[in-house]
Amino acid sequence: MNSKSNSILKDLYTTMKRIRVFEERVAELFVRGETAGTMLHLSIGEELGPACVTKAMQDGDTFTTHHRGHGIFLARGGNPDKMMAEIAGKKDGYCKGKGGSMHIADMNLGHLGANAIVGGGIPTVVGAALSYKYLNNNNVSIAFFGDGAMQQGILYESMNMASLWNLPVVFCCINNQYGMGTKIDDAVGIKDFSARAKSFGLDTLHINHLDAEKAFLDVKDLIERTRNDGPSFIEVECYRFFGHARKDKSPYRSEEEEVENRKFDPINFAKEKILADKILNANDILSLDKKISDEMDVSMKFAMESPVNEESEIFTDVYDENYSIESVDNKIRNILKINEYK
Ligand SMILES: Cc1ncc(C[n+]2csc(CCOP(=O)(O)OP(=O)(O)O)c2C)c(N)n1
Ligand SMILES: [Mg+2]
Repeated sequence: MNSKSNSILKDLYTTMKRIRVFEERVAELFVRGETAGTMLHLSIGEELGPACVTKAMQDGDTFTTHHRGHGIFLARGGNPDKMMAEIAGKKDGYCKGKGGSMHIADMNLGHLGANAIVGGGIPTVVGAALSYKYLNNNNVSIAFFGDGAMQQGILYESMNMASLWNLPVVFCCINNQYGMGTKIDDAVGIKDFSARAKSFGLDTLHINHLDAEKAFLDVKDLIERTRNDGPSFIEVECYRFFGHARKDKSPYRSEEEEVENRKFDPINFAKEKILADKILNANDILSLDKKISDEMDVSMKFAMESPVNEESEIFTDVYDENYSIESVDNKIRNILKINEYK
């Protein structure tokens, strides 16, 4: 194994482990009553997709996420201090604590917004990709969503437009086998999601936990093709290790099922391979894990020490006072440097 390859797997492991530990800490905050709102969706067990896809992204690429999006943003460079503060509803959070877990956004990192409406973030990336086509800038825009959104009409409207205009869009479905308490077998007639995407002419890819490095390299190739050749679809096969949200104890599925499926842990698979290929030894992994754990402890402290908003600030930054359809229209014309839309 060459050193380039070594660093890919180590990077993927580090990213996945950071997501896992971040979410464990956030879960702790939830139990302590320190998170804002009553919902918290963890992506524990689903780390492979965010790690591979964000590692293949370039400057200027953008994305939207669904309601289970902490891991994606963290992997793309989100600051865990500001993310944790946001989830805790604090002033130092990404959206001054007013967005919370499900509405984090950061234009500087290309995060066009998390969206709690199933499928809601998908059309946004089609718009972003249309602008890239006009600007001819070689960027892509990526929508992350769950298997539940595969049953939403908006996905197919978006796939159709992306296909019609040959836009640089990646549709990334994180298939964790569940939509709230409903198992995919009880909600979906044809589970071959790639077949649906292919029917719109999209390039498709299916990845899973077995070989993280291969998954990344395949994703990278696909995203590079998308930049030039048009839209694509990725299905990330995984399992939602815990309930839909923190209060859900999954009474609708057996413990045996959970135990069996948690064996397909992408982090453990990557760790085993790192050890087997002697990329790192057990002690190296322990110190890497400790570093990550320390990093997230610092973020937790930051979030806890961050102040809450004053009562007088509650409604600031919530509405755009200057919003008008003309101002948006002018903004778009300016960005695209055009007078008339084609
Ligand atoms: C349009 C819409 N319908 C229903 C809901 C309620 N709801 C929230 S999450 C969810 C399940 C979504 O499942 P999936 O897309 O597979 O994402 P996962 O939770 O598994 O990550 C549902 C039905 C919603 N938020 N939006
Ligand atoms: Mg799901």
